[in-house]
Amino acid sequence: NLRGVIFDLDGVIADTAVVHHAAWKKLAGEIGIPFDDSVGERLKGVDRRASLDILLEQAARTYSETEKEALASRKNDYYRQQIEGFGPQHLLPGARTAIESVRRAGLKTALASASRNAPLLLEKLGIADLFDYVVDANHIRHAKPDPEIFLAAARGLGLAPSECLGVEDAAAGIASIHSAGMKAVGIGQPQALAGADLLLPDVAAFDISRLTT
Ligand code: G16
Ligand code: MG
Repeated sequence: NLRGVIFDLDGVIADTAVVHHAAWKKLAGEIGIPFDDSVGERLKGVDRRASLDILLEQAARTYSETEKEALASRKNDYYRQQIEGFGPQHLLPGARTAIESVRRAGLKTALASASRNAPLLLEKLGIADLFDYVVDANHIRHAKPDPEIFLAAARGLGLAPSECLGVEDAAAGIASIHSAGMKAVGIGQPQALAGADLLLPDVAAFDISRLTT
């Protein structure tokens, strides 16, 4: 029995997947690392440090821990510069309606974003009050595809994983949802999200009434 819906943020609710992508691409260019869309796809939903490690797979030399920290924070600066100017207009079409319809149906809502910038983004988008629980990414030790973040969201809602549904735009996220023992709704392209239980082109197509009956 479905009692809660756990949303990813970047690429599901907010139009930030492209902003993360652009920030990584800029950094890669600066340090002479090749960056194509297939690398970009692998970074989706993956936390900052794990994303950097994926990027550095292509590096010609090794980087020290100190250098890696500096690179990760440089990427975050690029990202933050863009997010500064964000507002409700950067919600993906239908996102607010999708979350509100879940609440109206009497279900709980949570956010499971790997982003440490999620609280800032929720404020800027004007949707912080639509979530019963927001996972603090600072307390998550294992990045998606590990189930930890979706399990933490279910626990925060006071629900069993089997009572929750996860909504994701990234392959790593779908894997995380499934390992947590939940059904997964994939938002985006079939190529990237083949494992999803239900695939939708965008969050505007999310219809809670069709999932609860
Ligand atoms: C998001 C993005 C990832 C990003 C990660 C960490 O996760 O999809 O590309 O690397 O957060 O973000 P930050 O550097 O802001 O902490 P999600 O889970 O919302 O898709
Ligand atoms: Mg995402």
